[in-house]
Amino acid sequence: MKKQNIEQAYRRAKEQYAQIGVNVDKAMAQLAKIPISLHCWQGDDVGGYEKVGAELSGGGIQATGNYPGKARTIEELRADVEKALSLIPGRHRLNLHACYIDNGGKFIDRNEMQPRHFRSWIDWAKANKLGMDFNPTYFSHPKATDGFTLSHPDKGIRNFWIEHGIACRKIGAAMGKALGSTTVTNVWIPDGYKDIPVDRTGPRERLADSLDKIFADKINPKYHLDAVESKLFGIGAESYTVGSHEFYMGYATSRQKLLCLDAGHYHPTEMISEKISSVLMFCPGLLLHVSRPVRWDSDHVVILNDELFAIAQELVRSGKLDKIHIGLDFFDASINRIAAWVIGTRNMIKALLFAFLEPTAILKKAELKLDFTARLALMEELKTLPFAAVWDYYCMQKNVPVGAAWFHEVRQYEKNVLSKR
Ligand code: RNT
Ligand code: ZN
Repeated sequence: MKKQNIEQAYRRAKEQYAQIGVNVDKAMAQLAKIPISLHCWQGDDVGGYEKVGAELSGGGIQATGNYPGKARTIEELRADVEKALSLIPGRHRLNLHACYIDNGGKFIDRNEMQPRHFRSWIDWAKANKLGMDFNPTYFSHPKATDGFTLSHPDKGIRNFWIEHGIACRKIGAAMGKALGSTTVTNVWIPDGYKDIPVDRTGPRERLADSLDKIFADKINPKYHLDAVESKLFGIGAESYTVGSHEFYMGYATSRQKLLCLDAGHYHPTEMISEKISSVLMFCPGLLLHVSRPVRWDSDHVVILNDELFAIAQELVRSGKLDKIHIGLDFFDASINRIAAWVIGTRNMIKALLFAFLEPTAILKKAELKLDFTARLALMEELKTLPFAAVWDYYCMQKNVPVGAAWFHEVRQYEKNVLSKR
């Protein structure tokens, strides 16, 4: 697209939005302040680089597909993330899992991981002006094969995983401190039963106790924040999940931790957009794993659908963006993995832009006056305002490809780099 045409369309859009009381430039400035945390695990199908034990996947999460070109090493993964970031407008973050450790070829077990094993990631993030987020890895490990980790009936296994949690908080804090940007470390565990349990309370008591031990040490919230992520079920854990929504909502509220809402972790008609406002009332912060479930927690690439618009609207309308951390969580191995990152992240940003281009105050006023006719009329009109023209202009301003031009670059990269792997 020609620069001139992009600018012309943008000017017309600006005028149209101004007529309904929306300042387009202000919306773009607000948008530029919101980082999205790109999940490293889209690049290699949640494999990681520990080598020993890496072949053990599990925990009810599964990437499907075998598209060629996945990142086989840390260097390849970094190159792929850099490529993706070059096609996404704005400044963002990298969300790393502990199993992406840079152990220099020597196996380091989960409970022995230290900040120094993540030094090269931190240096790389600094060089690329990225913040970082972190996750202990409670799956793909011989001590997770029973399907239980922090709630395991065996004290020895529980302790091993508690040590991993403690180690990961130290690593997260080191990242936050070194990068001068708060790191959120998110705990998700796969624990659950395939079949109907007798005791639903015991595992939850053990989980709460393990988490309390992990979180015992205070860490400066300037550097580091803790989050906990719930789930409904997993493959092999269909009947009971220890860390359910109710469990973690209660835990996060009583311990004042961030709650992580993953879009794929609820019943098929249950939407996280509906939960955001409640979580923000009672938890000190919110972490999102924006994903797209298809019939189950399938982790499809995020598309610009109704729920994504609704999530973005809730975030923006909440007025609490300073307490919100947006991360992505999908892994599709059946398509080009870099395209997956770019599509999902650009969509998240697009949805946020759409939300910023809303005359929220006017809508709220109509609602408070119980004028639901005006509310519906305006909400529907907003859908066909030229938001795409603002998006194109935003991409141009941020020096990334406008429209589908990014795809050409991914194809080139596929030809020159990925196909040679
Ligand atoms: C699993 C959770 C979890 C993982 C990542 C890899 O169902 O969503 O967040 O996807 O930790
Ligand atoms: Zn998740």
